[in-house]
Amino acid sequence: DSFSTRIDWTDYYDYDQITGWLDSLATDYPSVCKTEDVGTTYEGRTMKLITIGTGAADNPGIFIDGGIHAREWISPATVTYMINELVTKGSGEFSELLSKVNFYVMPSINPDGYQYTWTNDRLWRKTRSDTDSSFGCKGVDPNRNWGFHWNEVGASSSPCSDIYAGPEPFSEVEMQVVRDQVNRFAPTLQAYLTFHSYSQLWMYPWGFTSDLPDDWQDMDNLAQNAVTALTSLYGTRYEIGSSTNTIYAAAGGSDDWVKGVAGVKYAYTVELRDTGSYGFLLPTNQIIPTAEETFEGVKVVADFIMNN
Ligand code: ING
Ligand code: ZN
Repeated sequence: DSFSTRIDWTDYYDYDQITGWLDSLATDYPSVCKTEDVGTTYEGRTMKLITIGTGAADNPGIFIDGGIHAREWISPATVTYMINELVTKGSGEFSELLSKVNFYVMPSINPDGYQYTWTNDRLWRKTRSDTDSSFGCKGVDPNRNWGFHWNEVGASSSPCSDIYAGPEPFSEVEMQVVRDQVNRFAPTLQAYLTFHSYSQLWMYPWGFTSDLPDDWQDMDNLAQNAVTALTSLYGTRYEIGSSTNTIYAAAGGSDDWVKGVAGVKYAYTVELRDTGSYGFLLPTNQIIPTAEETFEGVKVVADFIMNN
């Protein structure tokens, strides 16, 4: 491997380092995974998906994304850690899992925004599209841009707002790309996990209403088991519930669309460490423990899907 493609989770890595590493992983482990270029961002960056699995294409699937919000750096770091665990142990510890479950993973779904946090503004949240000719404010909140009860609550129609829903549902090309990949695998998808920070919450829909989905008890039970495993590693405490009832009401989130439109039963938004001491600026010495404990929770979801 060249220097640029080696990552070890003792630090954060920029977009090119993440995608370079992803491609080199696929080159090194062709029997358990493959990467695909699935789209191009507003500023022209290539978006990548890694498929991890050794069984049939119609095996049950789990879709995972990270980095929807640019400043939440622990999210792509955690998702890449989990990719690395699954792939490098794919012929050992996880051989049965990968023969029965397919993982579709996009570790950094807002690349323009993410790169902007490296070069210009560490606390940028949105995409970098130019939708506003009058004020010159850039970017749409990609987690207010999904087309289910779009812009009904907890979102803004002002282009200068950090929670700007966009001029229309799926105005952002990056969210069109993720939507299309979810649709591509939707017939097999049993679970969807999208990673944010911070607050230590394991949430399920709905974000657009305080009403709960009919099957909320199923989502809650699995979340309880996942969080029990997560907490058992280092004692990190998580709250569980619908997003409206745990954090705030917000429409246009990816998990609401994935459950409400794509029909994926177990749709979760996970807010990683911490609870505010460092917030978005989580120190690098917490990357590995955060990723490890989160993977404990994700394995519970994966084992449930495998045995279901
Ligand atoms: N939090 C999420 C946000 O997009 C959320 C919380 C997710 C609310 C899904 C509603 C639905 O605001 C962060 N940290 O971005
Ligand atoms: Zn977020």
